[in-house]
Amino acid sequence: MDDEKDHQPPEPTKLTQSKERWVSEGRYLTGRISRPEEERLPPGQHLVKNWPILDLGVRPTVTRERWQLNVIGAVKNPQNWNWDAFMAQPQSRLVSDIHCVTSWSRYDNQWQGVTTQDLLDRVQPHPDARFVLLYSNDGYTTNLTLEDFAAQGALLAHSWEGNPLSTEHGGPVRLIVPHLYFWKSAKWIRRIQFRVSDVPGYWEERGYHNRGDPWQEERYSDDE
Ligand SMILES: Nc1nc2c(c(=O)[nH]1)N[C@H]1C(S)=C(S)[C@@H](COP(=O)(O)O)O[C@H]1N2
Ligand SMILES: [Mo]
Repeated sequence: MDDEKDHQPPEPTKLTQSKERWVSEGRYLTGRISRPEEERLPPGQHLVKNWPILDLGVRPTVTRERWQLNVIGAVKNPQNWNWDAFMAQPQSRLVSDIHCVTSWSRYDNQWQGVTTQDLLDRVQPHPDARFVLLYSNDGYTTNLTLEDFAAQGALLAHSWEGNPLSTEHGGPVRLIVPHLYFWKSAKWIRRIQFRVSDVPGYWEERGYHNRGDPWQEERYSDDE
């Protein structure tokens, strides 16, 4: 029987209710003003107009000519992109806010590069891949769930405000994951490893939160 009741959706769960709210808020859309204005600045953050530089004190200079990005692990199509191969991928322009765990935030940064969605289309992670570990030329590492890596707004950026990303800020190419604290946005990226199991990166091993959601104030891990 094609009864009307057969077409009724099930009672909303807590999760579907949240998801519905996220739709009206535009959460996860492009990373641009992804929250209502009054929630745009996460708790404990203050706005800056400049762009501070934070790193481990090593600033590797890798030219675009010598730069390579290695995409390996639990994927169907591993890649080893040089500059030309990277620039031959679909190019996107996204605007997003930066939230650093040291409490500064910077609004409306315009990035150009390759979205993680486009990278995923190309490499096709295995069904059991659930995490990524990012490796940088300065020895830095950071870990993400595949879901966070794949989020709307996340991209491998080569330009900021229309100019090549400077060395201090992670050029030639860095990751941008705007919905998490900025330590997840690896500068000088050289390798992306898709993984079945999670492994903490540099700061995660040193007491930072494993996920780092600024709106949940996931700054430090509880078990330190
Ligand atoms: N390779 C690398 N990436 C890194 C870091 C680093 O030390 N090395 N520091 C992280 C931290 S803690 C922050 S806050 C941001 C700072 O980026 P910025 O210097 O462009 O502001 O980069 C993140 N990515
Ligand atoms: Mo940071």
